[in-house]
Amino acid sequence: MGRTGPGEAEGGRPAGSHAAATPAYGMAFSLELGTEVLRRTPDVLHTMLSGLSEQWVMSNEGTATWSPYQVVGHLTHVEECDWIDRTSVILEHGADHVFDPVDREAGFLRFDGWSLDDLLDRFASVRRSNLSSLDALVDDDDLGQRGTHPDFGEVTLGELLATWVVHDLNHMGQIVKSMAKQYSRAVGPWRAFLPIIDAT
Ligand code: NI
Repeated sequence: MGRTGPGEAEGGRPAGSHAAATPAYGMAFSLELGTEVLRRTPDVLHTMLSGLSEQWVMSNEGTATWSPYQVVGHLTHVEECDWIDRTSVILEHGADHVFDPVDREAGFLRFDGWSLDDLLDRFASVRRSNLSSLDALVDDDDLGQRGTHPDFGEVTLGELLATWVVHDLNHMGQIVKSMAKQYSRAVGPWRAFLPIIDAT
């Protein structure tokens, strides 16, 4: 805080004349840069959540939203059944074989009763094993290979793997957002400068 001026949201786009400048983002997927993020997600989650009180870990953002604990359950379930499974389908069958659909909430049942630390450990160990499978199965030359998604139709392996990375980032953002919202009222008038609190 501190340098935020009128018309600017902290962490948001400045409202001044530079807002329309050419965006300095957007890159093609590569195994090297993508796996940099995939490798560290388990440690980030562990540092962010392990040992926190239940008020942080088990609270959600309101009706039909997930707590950080539920997000970790979802990430772990998807880690077990999605990314490497679909990678193998693309490499073995190409676009002829439609991916199995993924049940986004199946992790809640699968991990019912698990402690958060057990979930974090399980996520870390499946991620490690998936990254060694990825290393063994895929080269950058394979990224253009095609598969068939049940809803989107034809997709590339590169798109699937980029989605794996952004799925991590998306759910880490969701965890941060649900934690921030626990202090929606506690921050008082500063809420106006904290767009995460009112983000959907
Ligand atoms: Ni997800």
